[in-house]
Amino acid sequence: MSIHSPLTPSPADGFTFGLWTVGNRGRDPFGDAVRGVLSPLTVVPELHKLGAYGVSLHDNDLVPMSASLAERDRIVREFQAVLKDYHMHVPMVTVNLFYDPVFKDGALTARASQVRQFAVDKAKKAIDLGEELGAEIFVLWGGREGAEVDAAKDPRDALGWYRDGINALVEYIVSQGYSMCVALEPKPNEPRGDLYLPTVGSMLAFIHTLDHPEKVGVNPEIAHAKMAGLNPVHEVAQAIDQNKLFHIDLNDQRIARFDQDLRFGSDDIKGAFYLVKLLEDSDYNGPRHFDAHPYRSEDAKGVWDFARASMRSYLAYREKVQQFYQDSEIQSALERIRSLNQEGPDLGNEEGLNWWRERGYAYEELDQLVTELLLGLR
Ligand code: GLT
Ligand code: MN
Ligand code: MN
Repeated sequence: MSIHSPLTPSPADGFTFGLWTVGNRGRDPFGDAVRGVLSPLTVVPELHKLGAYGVSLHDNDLVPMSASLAERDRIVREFQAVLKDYHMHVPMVTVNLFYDPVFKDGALTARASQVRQFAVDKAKKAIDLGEELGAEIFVLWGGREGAEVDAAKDPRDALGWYRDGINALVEYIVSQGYSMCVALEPKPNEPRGDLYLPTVGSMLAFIHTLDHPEKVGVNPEIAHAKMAGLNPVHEVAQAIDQNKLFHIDLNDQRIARFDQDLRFGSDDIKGAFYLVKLLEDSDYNGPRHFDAHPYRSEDAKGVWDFARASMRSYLAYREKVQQFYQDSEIQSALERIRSLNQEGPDLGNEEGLNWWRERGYAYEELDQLVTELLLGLR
């Protein structure tokens, strides 16, 4: 891989990784950690070396929940120094409202108002941290905002509490004079049996019921859409259509499986191609953010193979998008499809109806051309 290769990432490509992604220790419900703790102070230089633009983080990926104020300030100062040394950015910060047992019945939707208040206060501190690090986006993933026993919590109450919590956070952002926006990340299930607001569509509808809808958008994740059996490209397109694509989590997932967080573009090659095409064709200019995990089979070296490959894959798909536009056969197939859709009689009488009933659209040909492009046959 030469430095001039179009597959070599550079900060201008805007690639970011959650500290929790390369830092994932391979723990799963059936097995313990297989890798050691990776300090944020190591992650920043390593990702810089590979060509990333920056990192994102949960409050507790950087500052342990138990840290004193003085410890917190020291940790943040050290982190800021390393970011500066390596010209790395933190465009997005989020809050961990799912790991601590206190959130076992939800955070913003906990039945206990004391827990809800604690969650709001914790999120406000994470917002302050984001502001200190220059983040423009604050992501909220409601990992524990859900239920197994609907008899115990009326979902209408839960949605109301969810709304109150987000309103309080946006109000805080505005009152502090921060320019940060909030991006809500939907997921259908895991770790709860059912999560509230499971899809981009449900998030979008919910956003319009908030006090400051203009400050809130979505952070779709490919894997989460697939877990819901949906087409992630269509989910992201809907967010773009509503000017609500504030951030994105790139990864991969096989449908009908547990939450896999696979490396971007490693499983569904066609899906990844159409997603990159959508992003590159749109005016989304936010981070290309990876939210995936190295396989549990990997050691410390495998973690960086994972990071390198995530960015290289995105660039490879981007190359394919360019080839798609430069390929004369593909372009004439598209031209043919355009004219097959334009020329023809109107449908006001039986003759016109029959004409259109018999019309073929030649999508088979185009689809095979795209398949062969992706297989490297063109
Ligand atoms: C967690 C989850 C992700 C979210 C992160 C942000 S944390 O790993 O699986 O989808 O984006 O809270
Ligand atoms: Mn995610
Ligand atoms: Mn996920």
